Amino acid sequence: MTSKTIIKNGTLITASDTFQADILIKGEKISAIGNNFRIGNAEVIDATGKLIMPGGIDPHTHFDLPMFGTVSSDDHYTGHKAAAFGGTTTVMDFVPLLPPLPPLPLGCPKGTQSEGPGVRAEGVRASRLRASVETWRAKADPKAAIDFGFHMNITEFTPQIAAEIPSLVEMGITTLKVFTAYNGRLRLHDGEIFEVLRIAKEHGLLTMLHAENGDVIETLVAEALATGHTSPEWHAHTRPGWGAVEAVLRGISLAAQADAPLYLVHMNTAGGADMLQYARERGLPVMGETTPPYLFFTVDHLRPPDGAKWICSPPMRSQADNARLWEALETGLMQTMGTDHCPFFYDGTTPIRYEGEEVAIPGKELGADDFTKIPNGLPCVGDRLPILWTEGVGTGRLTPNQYVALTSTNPAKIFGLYPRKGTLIPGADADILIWDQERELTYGVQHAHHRTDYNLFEGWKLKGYPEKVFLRGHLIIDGQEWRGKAGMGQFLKREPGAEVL
Ligand code: DUC
Ligand code: ZN
Ligand code: ZN
Repeated sequence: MTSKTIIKNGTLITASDTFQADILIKGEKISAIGNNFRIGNAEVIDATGKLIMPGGIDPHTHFDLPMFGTVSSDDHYTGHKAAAFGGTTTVMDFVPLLPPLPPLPLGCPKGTQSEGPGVRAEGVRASRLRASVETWRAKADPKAAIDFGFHMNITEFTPQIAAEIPSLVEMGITTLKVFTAYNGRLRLHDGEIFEVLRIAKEHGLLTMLHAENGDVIETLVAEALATGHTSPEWHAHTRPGWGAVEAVLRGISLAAQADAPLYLVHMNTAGGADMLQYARERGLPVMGETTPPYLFFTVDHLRPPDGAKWICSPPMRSQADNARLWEALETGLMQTMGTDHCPFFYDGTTPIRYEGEEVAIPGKELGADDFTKIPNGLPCVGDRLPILWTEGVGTGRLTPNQYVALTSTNPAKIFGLYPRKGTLIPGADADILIWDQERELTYGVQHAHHRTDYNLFEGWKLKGYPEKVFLRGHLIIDGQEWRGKAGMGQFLKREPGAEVL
């Protein structure tokens, strides 16, 4: 029998409205929104004094990502669970492009090379994109505890890859990420990015850009190491903000010339926001995302002995950058708030307890003597909603409706999940937060459920926190209790041609 739940007396917040109503959930969907439902056998939850919001959608995570000889410490289970505790019910993860298979050794008979997903016995990947997606699905599907989608990293551009890009649509993937940095590893050259943008446009896909200047970084890193500058702050000094500003404008101009939409990930500079404004004032279909750390932290956080905790790429900038990014959120210049969640242990030699087990995963200590060996990335997926509520809504910088737009509705629209996700309307998935706006706590690693040994917001005073979280009608967070499980998250196949906001 279909389960029925009524959430009564709450105040519903959507991207456009705030109103008092009850929600009827039938099975996995919102069935009706109204008042005084008389339904037999329904469980009734009284949400008097509470806010009801759509589940958060984090458009930018990296679970189980191999890097620098280790791996990001949250996988597709632990990261999903941490996201859920923070009120997020959908995440979008990036699929790394698998390398080509090595050529068969001479005399090696066909069919003897080890086979994996999407691999033909001849020793050639039938499709590198398909093999990459299938590999990532094989990791994620059994562990997923909330719903999830994928973006595809296009980190090499060959005729074969170009020809394969349209096949991503059959796999439910409609977004591609390209990089202007990480020379020799992930970077594409401008002409290649231009071609990706054109293919994406032709097939209704959206291109996402990591904007930094790979050439300048390469030169500055070599100089820093040669002169003995190996401490964490040099990670920031060798990745200057001007390179990000320039690469944002370069990406915008390539997109304009390709007549294609563009989504700028993890925006981190005032100048980048200025370039976004320049583009949007000219009517270009360019959108921007930032993440909480870029709103609060600066290069100064990289200077103390534990500065490695703040190392990610692009790096932390200045207070002027923080302020301009806030302004971009407040004015609606920027469309989404993601996290770029990619955690590593600060001290991966000392275990933490996770679900009753001792866990230690090599982390930031790998670069104790050399900032270039510190795994890049931060924990944040569970912090995003509580931090932005207190610091954005609690301070009056954002209205509750803007908050829902940035953290749920806009990502749903831009990434082709709307109206299944990202709003509270009949027919939508019942991904629902009951938010206790009066709950006060001192936040930190004890509250965040990330599988790592530190939290960037340690000791911050928060007011407003998720009390209950529903994923497709299933109560997965009940106060401090985790009721979700591995495998209950669904892969979200998306259609091309999503909205440009
Ligand atoms: N930046 C990081 O810091 N980590 C993962 C990927 C990225 O772009
Ligand atoms: Zn990036
Ligand atoms: Zn990222």
